[in-house]
Amino acid sequence: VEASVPESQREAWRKFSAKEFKTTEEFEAEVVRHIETTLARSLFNCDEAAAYAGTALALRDRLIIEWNRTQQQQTFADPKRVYYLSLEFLMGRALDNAILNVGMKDVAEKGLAELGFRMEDVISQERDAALGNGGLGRLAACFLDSLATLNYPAWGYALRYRYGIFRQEIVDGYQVEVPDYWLDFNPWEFPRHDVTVDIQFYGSVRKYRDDSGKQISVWENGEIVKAVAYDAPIPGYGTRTTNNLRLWSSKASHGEFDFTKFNAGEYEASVADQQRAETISAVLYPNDSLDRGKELRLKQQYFWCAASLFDIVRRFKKSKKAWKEFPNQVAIQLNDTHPTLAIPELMRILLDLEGLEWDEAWQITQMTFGYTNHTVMPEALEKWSVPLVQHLLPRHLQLIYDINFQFLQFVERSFPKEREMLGRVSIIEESEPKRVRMAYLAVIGSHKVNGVAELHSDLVRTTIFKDFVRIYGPDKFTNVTNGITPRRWLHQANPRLSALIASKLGGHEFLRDLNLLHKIEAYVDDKEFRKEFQAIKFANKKRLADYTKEVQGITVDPHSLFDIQVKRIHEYKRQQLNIFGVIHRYLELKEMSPEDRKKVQPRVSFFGGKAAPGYWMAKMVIHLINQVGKVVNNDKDIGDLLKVVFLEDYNVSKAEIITPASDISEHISTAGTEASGTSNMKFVLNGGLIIGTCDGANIEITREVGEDNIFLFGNLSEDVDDLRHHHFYGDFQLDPSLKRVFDTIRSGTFGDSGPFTGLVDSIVDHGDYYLVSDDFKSYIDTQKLIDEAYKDQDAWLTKTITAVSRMGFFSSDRCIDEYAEMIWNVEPLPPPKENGA
Ligand code: H53
Repeated sequence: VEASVPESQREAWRKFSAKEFKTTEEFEAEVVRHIETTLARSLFNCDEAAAYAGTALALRDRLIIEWNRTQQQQTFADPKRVYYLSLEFLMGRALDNAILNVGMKDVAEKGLAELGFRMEDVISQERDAALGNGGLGRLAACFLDSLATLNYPAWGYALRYRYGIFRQEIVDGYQVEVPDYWLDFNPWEFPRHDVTVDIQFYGSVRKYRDDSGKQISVWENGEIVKAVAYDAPIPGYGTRTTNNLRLWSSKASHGEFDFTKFNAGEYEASVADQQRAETISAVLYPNDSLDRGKELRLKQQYFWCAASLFDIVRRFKKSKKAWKEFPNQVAIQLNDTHPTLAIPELMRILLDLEGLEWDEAWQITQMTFGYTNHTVMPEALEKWSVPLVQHLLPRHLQLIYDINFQFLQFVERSFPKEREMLGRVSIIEESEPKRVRMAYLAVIGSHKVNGVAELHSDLVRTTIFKDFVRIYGPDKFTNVTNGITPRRWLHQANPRLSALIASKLGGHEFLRDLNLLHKIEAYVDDKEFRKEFQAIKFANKKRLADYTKEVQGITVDPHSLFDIQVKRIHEYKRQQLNIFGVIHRYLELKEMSPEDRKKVQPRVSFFGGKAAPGYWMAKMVIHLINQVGKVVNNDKDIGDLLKVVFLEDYNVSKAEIITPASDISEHISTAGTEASGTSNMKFVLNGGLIIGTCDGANIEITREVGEDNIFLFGNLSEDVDDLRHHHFYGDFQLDPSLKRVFDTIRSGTFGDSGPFTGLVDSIVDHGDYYLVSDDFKSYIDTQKLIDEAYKDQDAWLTKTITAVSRMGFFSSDRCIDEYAEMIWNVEPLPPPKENGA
């Protein structure tokens, strides 16, 4: 490895090399220096925003020192690295996380106080980095935290969207989308104007034979767009390892604008080119678990895959190792099918640019990639139209056909008597137009395929990839149950609970080894412990109540049972089941005598989540929730017995306030539809119980915490097909209580019922695909059980403490170790030393 400074000058270099702050004084000095010099402000005009900026810049300096050391260390050791390709990283805020991970909480809190600021206020100045939609993007963010914490040499690769997920406003009870321009001030990224890659689109393929008679393909005459790297440091918790998240931004290839055009008087055209190029990384597509097939999205995918692979290959080539070593140096994980084009792209590099033969190139490719599937729902599985791929990426389409040809030959040889299988497993769907099945390409081009919870991985093996299990054998398909980082989702979101646990376990080691939590089960009968645990839950509820008052203008009583469902709005997640249940509860309350009402357990139903802008049904669910809230919250008969709150603009930083405040959270997807879910884990870890279906990770949560500590209801996954069939071909009987709910909606109790027609009809007239009616009775019966159980506060507390103590399995550290061992075959690299040696 070449270093650029000659040996004789390195002494001077080392002497002046940046030092990290350690004491409160040093920290304050850095903050003030940045405020005065970097920001050109003074103590006479320093508001909270400036205090945030100064603090962030001080922390950033600290992170970048460790980032440099980590990268240097990795360059010298040249270990096998993991590359996590994800179109989404839902990072949330960075400052709080950075302070905690480098262990500077006390220093920063005290330092800021001495400078006249409250840490909480400073932290809340930061905008979320919201480069993701929901579960898939947040999982990627948790994985980065775990990779760094466990000292794995790992990089994340994504796009630097100028606009993250839209901000949600509620106007007249309807969702309105507002663009999220988050880059005004982003101290966490480092532009690398020297790290660029030229990316080609369109054009044509020329084939010829070289002197030896070998066929050569050249992709030429395309349009070139430049990818520019932006790096964000990812600090591990309690380690000096600081990994890298590299985000690509698109730029016109000829700099600011095209001077030839400019000089020819075509000023506008020259700027238009520039804008067209920049459009590629302009905006995150706001769909979660829904494939929309837009050309620009395919452009994004290729742009990002091609830039990332070029970068990875460039790094590999520095080590001068033989190509066959590539899979021993590089593991690439495909987060869903979004990065599947990386497979034909690596083939193109190996065949067309490096001159390898097909078999060797293919073996390297398969050994390098792993593919994580996150859904079995047909509407979410990506399929790109063949003419579109042909137009945009002509060489890649050829390669996809070649891969398919080889694969189908292999299948034909293995199953000579099952010719009908060929059509089923072909990468190309024979539709009009033909389409590329990206999930099949991902399976064929990877050495391992995993689902994200046990039930989900079973469904992957027995439904969508059934044929592939026969073709490749069962070992290619595996499970890695999702997890969450306890640093953000316990220590950061719920510092008091983290402190209580630490006080019993003799320190915060459990944040690095979450299985240690089991030791707090010994305190389940400890009076003092119980009292503090309960006080913490109440304080967290109070905090959410205050927030609700301040932001939504709704008063709620923190002594009520807090029932929370926050996640993307989707029919399969069944927020409609929840709100219909709320209406049912309201009707029951209205019928009761004042005497009976006194016995009722007061409840607040919180909802939150974004609907994809084009998803009408989801938007009407939001509208119904708001309309019901308007009526119920203002009904004098009801008072505090029932409140309905829609929390606007749910995002990561809001989740940090909401999650610790639940008594019950709802994870009520139709069985077999939610691959895993991850907020279910966060809620239980924070001392809330779950009402849920036997779906996704709920099943494993039940296995861990015990059946007594969770409220399960509803039909099972294995019965779903029969029920759906029966809806269409048998006689569909609407649940009578649900019918009453629908009658109430239709009568105009919640305002004009017109907007809700589609919602009601989807159940009554269109087959109730998500089995809302089938599960309704079991849902409301279970809610009754919850009301009863909650009245016995002592027993409830025992359940919650027990559940928390049994959540160790769901740390994302456990996931990452499983990926590392089963899929990536990578080892941790000891973190760099303080002096960088
Ligand atoms: O991925 C989460 C799962 C969750 C699943 C979600 C997901 C997306 O957010 C987007 C697309 C997709 O195919 C799946 O719905 O169940 O917990 C992380 O695995």
